[in-house]
Amino acid sequence: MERTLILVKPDGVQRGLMGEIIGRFERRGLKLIGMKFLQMTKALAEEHYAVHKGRPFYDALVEYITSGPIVAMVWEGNDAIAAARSTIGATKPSEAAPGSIRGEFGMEIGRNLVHGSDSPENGLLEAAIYFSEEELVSWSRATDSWIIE
Ligand code: DAT
Ligand code: MG
Repeated sequence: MERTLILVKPDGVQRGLMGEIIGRFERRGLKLIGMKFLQMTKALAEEHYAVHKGRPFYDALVEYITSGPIVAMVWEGNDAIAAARSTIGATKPSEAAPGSIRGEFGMEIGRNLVHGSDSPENGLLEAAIYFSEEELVSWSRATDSWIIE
C-alpha cells in the first residue's frame, strides 16, 4: 500500500472547492487515513518545499502556500501516488488534462489548487511532516472488496 500526502492549497479553500477536491479522491477509491485543516506556517512551508529552495519561484511559492488555511490529508491505496497525481493533473493547469482537478479548476502554475506526493518515499516523508503515526487511522472500508481485487 502506498501513501500520498495531499494538500488542498489556499486557493482551493478560498474558492470553496474543498469538498469538490476531496470528493475526487474519495470517489476514485483512495482511502482517507488522516485529515487536518490548518494554517500553514512559514517553517512548515519551508520543510515541505525544501527541494525547491533556491529556485526562482520559491519565495512566491512559500508566500502562496502560507497565504491562508489548507487541508492536509493522507490517502492510501495500491498505486496511490500515480492515481492521485493523475486525478490532480499536470503542474501547469493550462496543460492539465481535462477532467483532472487542475484541468478543470485552474489557470496558472502559481494557483494550482492541490499538492500530491511524487513518489512512495516522498509520500511517507511528507505525511510525517503533518501527521504523527498515531494520528493516522487504520480502518476497513465496507466497499474495499469492490475497489480492490
Ligand atoms: P507538483 O506540484 O505538480 O508536484 P513540483 O513539485 O514540480 O510540481 O513543484 C511544486 C510547486 O512549485 C508547483 O505545484 C508549483 C510550483 N512550481 C513548480 N515549478 C514552477 C515554475 N517553473 N514556475 C512557478 N512555479 C512553479
Ligand atoms: Mg511535487
